[in-house]
Amino acid sequence: MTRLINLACAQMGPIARSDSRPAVVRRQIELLREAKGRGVEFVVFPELAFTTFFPRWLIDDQTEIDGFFEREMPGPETHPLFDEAKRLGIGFYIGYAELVAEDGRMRRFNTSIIVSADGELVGKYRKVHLPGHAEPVEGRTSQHLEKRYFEPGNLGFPVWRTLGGITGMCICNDRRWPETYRVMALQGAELVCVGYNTPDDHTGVFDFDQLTGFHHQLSLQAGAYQNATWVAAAAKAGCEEGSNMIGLSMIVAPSGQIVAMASTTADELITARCDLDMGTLYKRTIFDFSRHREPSQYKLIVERKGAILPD
Ligand code: CDV
Repeated sequence: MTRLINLACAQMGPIARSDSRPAVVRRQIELLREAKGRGVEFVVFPELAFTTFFPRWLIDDQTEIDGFFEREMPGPETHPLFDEAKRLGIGFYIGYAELVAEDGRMRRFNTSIIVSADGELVGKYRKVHLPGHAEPVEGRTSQHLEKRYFEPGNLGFPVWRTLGGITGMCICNDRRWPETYRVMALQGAELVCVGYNTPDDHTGVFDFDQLTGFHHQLSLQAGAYQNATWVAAAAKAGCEEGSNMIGLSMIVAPSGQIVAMASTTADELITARCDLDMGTLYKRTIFDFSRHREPSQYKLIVERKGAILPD
C-alpha cells in the first residue's frame, strides 16, 4: 500500500527589514505557482516567513516590535497567499509572529499553521523551545532575542489527520530536541513540518559554528529515523541584514535518508514524492514503540528540566 504525497519545501532567501509584506507574499506566491507546475500538493514555508528575522536586534519601541507581528492570519496583507494557495489547490505550512489577546493580556508567540488545499485552517502550533536570550549579549553584532520577544508555546505538540496521513509541526530550534519528534511520534506522526532561521554564528565559537549545517542535518535525520516519520524543513536563508543564515532545506525520509535538499541560499523550491506509508516498516520493527519502549525508565525526561549531577 502506498499513500503518496507530492511535497515541497519553499526555501526563502533573505527578507530585508524594509521589505513590505506584499512584496514578500509575492515571492511566496511565485514559489506556490512553481510548486503547482511541479505537481506539488503541500508546501512548507519557513519560520517567521513574512518579515526579516527581527529577534537579531534589540528593539525597545513596542510599536516597532509589534510591526513584525500579525494580529490576524490571514490579514489584509497576507490574504493573497491564502487566496492563491486555495485557487491552486495547494495546502501549506507557514510560520509567523503571532500577537493575540489571550487570558486577559496581549501575548506574543512564534507560531506556525497548516492550511488545507481548500483554504481551511487545519492546525496551529506555537514554538516551544525558544533559543537565545532575553537580554542582549555584549559584543555580538547579531543578537538572538527570541526569549525577549516571545513566550514559550502553550499548545504542546499536537498532530492532525490531514494530507491523507498524520501531520505535526515544530519550529526551528525545536528540531534539535528529541522530545519534539517523540511527542508527535507517540501520536502516530507520519510527517513533521519545520520552518527555520538558522544563523551560522550562533555560539560565536568557530569550532561549533562551522558545524551549523551538519548539526541541522543530524537533527533532522535523527528525528526522522528514530521516529519513523517524514520531516520537511524549509529555511529562510542567505545573508539577511548582515546575518548569514544556512539554507540546506531538506526533505528527509523515515529511513533517515535525505531525499531532497536545497543547493542555494535563495528562494528555491525542493520537492519529493513521499510515501506516507514508508514509516510503517520502521514502526512495526525497530521502532515499534508499544513493544520496545520502556516509559517507566524515562521518568526523568518529564520530571527534570536541567541536569543534576551525581554526588
Ligand atoms: N530561529 C531559531 O530557533 N534559530 C536557532 C539558532 C539560533 C540556534 C536554531 O536552532 O536554528
